[in-house]
Amino acid sequence: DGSELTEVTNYVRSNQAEPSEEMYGAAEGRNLIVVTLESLQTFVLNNEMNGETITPFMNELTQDEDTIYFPNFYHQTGLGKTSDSEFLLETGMYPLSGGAVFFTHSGNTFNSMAEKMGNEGYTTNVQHANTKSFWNRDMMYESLGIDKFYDIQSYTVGEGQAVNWGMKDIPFFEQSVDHMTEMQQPFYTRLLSLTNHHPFTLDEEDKFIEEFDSNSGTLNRYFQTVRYLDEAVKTLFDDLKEQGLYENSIIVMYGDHYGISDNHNEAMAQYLGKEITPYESAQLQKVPFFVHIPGYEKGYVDEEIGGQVDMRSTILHLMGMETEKDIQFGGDLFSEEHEEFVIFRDGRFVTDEYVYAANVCYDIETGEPVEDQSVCDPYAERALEELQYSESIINGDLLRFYEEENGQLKTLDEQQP
Ligand code: GP9
Ligand code: MN
Repeated sequence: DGSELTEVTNYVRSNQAEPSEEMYGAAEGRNLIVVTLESLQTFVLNNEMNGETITPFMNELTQDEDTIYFPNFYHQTGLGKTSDSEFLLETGMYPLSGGAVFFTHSGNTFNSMAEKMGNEGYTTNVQHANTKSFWNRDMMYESLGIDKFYDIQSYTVGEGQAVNWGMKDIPFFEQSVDHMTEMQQPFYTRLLSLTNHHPFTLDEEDKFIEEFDSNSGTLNRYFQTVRYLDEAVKTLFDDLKEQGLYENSIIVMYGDHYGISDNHNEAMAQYLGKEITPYESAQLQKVPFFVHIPGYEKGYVDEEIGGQVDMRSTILHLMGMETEKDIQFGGDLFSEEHEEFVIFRDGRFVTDEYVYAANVCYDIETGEPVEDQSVCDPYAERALEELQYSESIINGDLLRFYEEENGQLKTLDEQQP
């Protein structure tokens, strides 16, 4: 019934952050293009591998006058990998601990970002060159209120245009931008890239840098596929400009989850030149987050600590859409009230002072365990509480009892099916 929802609603309301006056509506009326950067971790940005730059285009973006770049942003996905990141983005809720919510709860009622934008006159879609049923997307996208899914059938994969899991990112982006020229504006489109996916294989002609030289072939190849993804993002920006879609759009990009698991810690230690402690492993869960607003001119590097659960309110506020009546976790990264507290799906967490991993409370500055371990306790409790609230909404399909327009529970009459 609704009583559980009342408790969650109270929790959500008491943790809400007012939008930033400066950024609210900064991209109002524009097309929204969200790019999911497959398996991209932050450690490769503004970094080198054997003297070679790994992400030249994105490095430039981090310094770009139209870009706000977040280097202290973490993924919060679980077993549902890419689909979990999509869930976090669309709902502002945490994915599940046990399995992919895209499979287990695709029939639920959600108040997704797509649905909200649809209500504001946007056409909404996802573009991804894979079979539509992968991660049960075709079913889940219906529940998320996404108008259209450009799956593999919407693409022509020419000779030499496929590798690894499927279509290469460069032709994928190119044809996706072609699709955009046909969309009714304003649109919200999401592009899911794919080439930088395990096992990170490439055709010779797409290897722009050498492999690394560790005992992990996975990590060695990762640098090359990341370099390819970087090139693909550059071509995406060029394609958008060529088609006249750049100026009146906003481009948001995020890494979906790690590409290199703890199984490769020895190789990773060789690359980073330091031991991979549980603290370091948690820091390696950083993924890039970019907000690119053509013509903005006030770009900067934003050190705010945040996570994927913050994307929904951050983006909606940029688009000039309120979220104060929504049931969502996280908060607007641009808000002065945004709380630096990132909860990982597995219970680890990061605050502005501490990193909690493997049941140890670390000092975020030094990476050493703090003397008084109990300082992490209140956060550990809240992390558990917040994850549980999120799970209770999903498991009970509680949003079907919620009236978004007035931010209240439906009356008992309305709750009858
Ligand atoms: C597949 C793509 C990659 O469609 O989303 O899947 P992943 O293994 O990263 O979740
Ligand atoms: Mn993925």
